[in-house]
Amino acid sequence: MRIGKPVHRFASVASTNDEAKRLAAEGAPEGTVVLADEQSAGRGRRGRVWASPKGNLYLSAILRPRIEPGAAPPLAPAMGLAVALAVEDVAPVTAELKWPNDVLVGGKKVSGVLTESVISGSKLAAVIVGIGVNVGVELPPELAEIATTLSREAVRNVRRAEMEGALLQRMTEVYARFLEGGFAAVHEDWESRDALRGRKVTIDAGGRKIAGEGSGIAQSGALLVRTERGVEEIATGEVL
Ligand code: BT5
Repeated sequence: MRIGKPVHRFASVASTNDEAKRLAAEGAPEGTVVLADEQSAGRGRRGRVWASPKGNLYLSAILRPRIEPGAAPPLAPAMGLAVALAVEDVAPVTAELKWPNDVLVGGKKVSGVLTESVISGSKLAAVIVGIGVNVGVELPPELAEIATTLSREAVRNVRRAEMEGALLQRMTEVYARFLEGGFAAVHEDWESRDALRGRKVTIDAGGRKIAGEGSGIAQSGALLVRTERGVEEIATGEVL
């Protein structure tokens, strides 16, 4: 199976994740990818906005893993690893991963992953993996403190087509490993890029606040946080 077969390209869409969902509902095969030059309503998680100026990379892939709906969440950090590997393929930089879904270069965000499950009855019909990468087009000034672009960090012009090719290849490879062995199969590569290890963190885990120190990531893909009570395992949540 290859992610990127077929590819649907658009000049402008509201959100590539919505286009991919529409295609998935029409029965599009696993591996189908939607790409757009810009998004008018690019989304992050929990209704947040993804700044999507024309010229950066906006990609959504349709996956149809034969797994339980409850086993889908670790696909997000796994795909984050695929982005980090692709970034390092095309630019002379080190990419770090901030659980669950951010890819950082030089401490700033170059990419985010938004996975959305499509459930039919009690079955997982598809997982839409949406990825935005700031290749080279500058972002709104209000993001300057927290976000960066690949071209800026690499101090050279990184071409979008290059990043696209590397990303589809790495996604295909990481997805195959995930299907074989779950998150555990990519755990070591992920952990070696963990941006939160040894850092003070506060996590919002469904309304429960947990403060401590980043202590790696579990074989399941959950975040490990060392607190006064010992190491807590956080399956889903937000780093505050
Ligand atoms: C994410 O959300 O990081 C997931 C972003 C996924 C975007 C892709 S683009 C293709 C596909 N189609 C979509 O509609 N979405 C996906 P989250 O962790 O919630 O982070 C959002 C936060 O990141 C915002 O609140 C800003 O603080 C920051 N942000 C917004 N735009 C950014 C950008 N272009 N680069 C870096 N940070 C950004």
